[in-house]
Amino acid sequence: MSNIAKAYELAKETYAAIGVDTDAVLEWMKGIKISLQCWQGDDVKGFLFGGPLTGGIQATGNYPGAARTPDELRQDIEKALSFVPGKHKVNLHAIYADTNEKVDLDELEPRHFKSWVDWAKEKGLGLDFNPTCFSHPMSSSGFTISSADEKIRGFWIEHCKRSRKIGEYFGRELGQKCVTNFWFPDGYKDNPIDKEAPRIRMKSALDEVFSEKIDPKFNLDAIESKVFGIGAESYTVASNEFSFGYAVANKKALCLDAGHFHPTEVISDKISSVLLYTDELLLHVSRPVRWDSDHVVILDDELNAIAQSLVRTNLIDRTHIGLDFFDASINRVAAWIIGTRNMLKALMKAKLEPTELLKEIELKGDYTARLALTEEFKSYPFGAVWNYYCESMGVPATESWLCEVKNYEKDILSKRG
Ligand code: RNT
Ligand code: ZN
Repeated sequence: MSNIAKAYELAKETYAAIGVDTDAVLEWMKGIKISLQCWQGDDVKGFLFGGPLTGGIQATGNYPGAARTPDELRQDIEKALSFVPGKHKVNLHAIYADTNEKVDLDELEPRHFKSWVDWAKEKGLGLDFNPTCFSHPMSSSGFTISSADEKIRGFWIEHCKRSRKIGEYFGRELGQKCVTNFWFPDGYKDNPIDKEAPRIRMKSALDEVFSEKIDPKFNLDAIESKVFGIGAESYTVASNEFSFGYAVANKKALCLDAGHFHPTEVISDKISSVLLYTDELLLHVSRPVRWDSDHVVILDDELNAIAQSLVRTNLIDRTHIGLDFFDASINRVAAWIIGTRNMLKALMKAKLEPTELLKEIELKGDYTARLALTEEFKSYPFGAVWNYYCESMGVPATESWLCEVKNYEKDILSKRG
């Protein structure tokens, strides 16, 4: 028996003593899907246009080895996924179309993503999608589908309509629902006079985007809210209230991005409220450091709290978990591995809790026991269960993956110009 298996057997007994069945937790973990953001691989550049990243988001750093082509990006994602236990999804943006044609965003069709679908089929992955409403000449005014200019608005409405068709194609081809997420950077740098008109325009533009019925088996639409962006500090059209309101009124999913709220405001506490009013929820799990900086997700208190909110009352069944970070200052493949493993670890930790027991204690009003037990459970042997899960799923249990990623950097990434 390996040391990892031995440690697991001991941990299993420890957890059994508090009524937690670790074997069942391992089975449950196998069903969890995390959506890996493709844009961590190339600092949100994409393959359609060579322009800078705009829309109030920024990738900082110039670590060598960013993917330059769809094949390189797929190779990097495969590498990352080989160190992540389970079967997952890949989240694409429209600018990641794989085509030799000169095609603009309002001309994109499912066929421009065929290579992604073929690859996903081969690897047993799901795909999610996003229209790219930034980094484009038509978004240079700071406004897209809420623009007062009819031509600009029309361009983005068309792009968004086409994006849903691409999502539907992904869902149909892969036999698992694609989540198509709509995020718009629209906003003003300085205090606007009329805060209402852009919101009225965005609302009716969205109505037009969603006018076509698409089978919910294949595509789920989500709207992402935001508090501010760089260069749009004073006003964001798709604020939390706008996006939540739109999602509730139109039976869409809301997307909560961990970096899109005020610095001490957390999404972990929003999940159970939002899901009272929407059927489904999308998360962009990210790590804001002082602002919406999109740092790599670490196993911190908020990540654990997000996982607990999802697991303790089973809201995970109606939640799609996507990652949204893009750090260009470290090895990008490692960034994916660190963030994705952490998301999975947090979910496993949450699932290793004797939740029913704690709920009973809470209902009895024994808050002393609630605090004492949750604190003691923090030092239960979670790591032994995680290591065993990795080993049984054929991926490295500990940091041994780092050495392989360093080799990949030496052999492949460092040779990219
Ligand atoms: C931006 C949003 C959005 C993007 C991606 C690239 O603040 O979080 O989700 O990060 O679409
Ligand atoms: Zn996001």
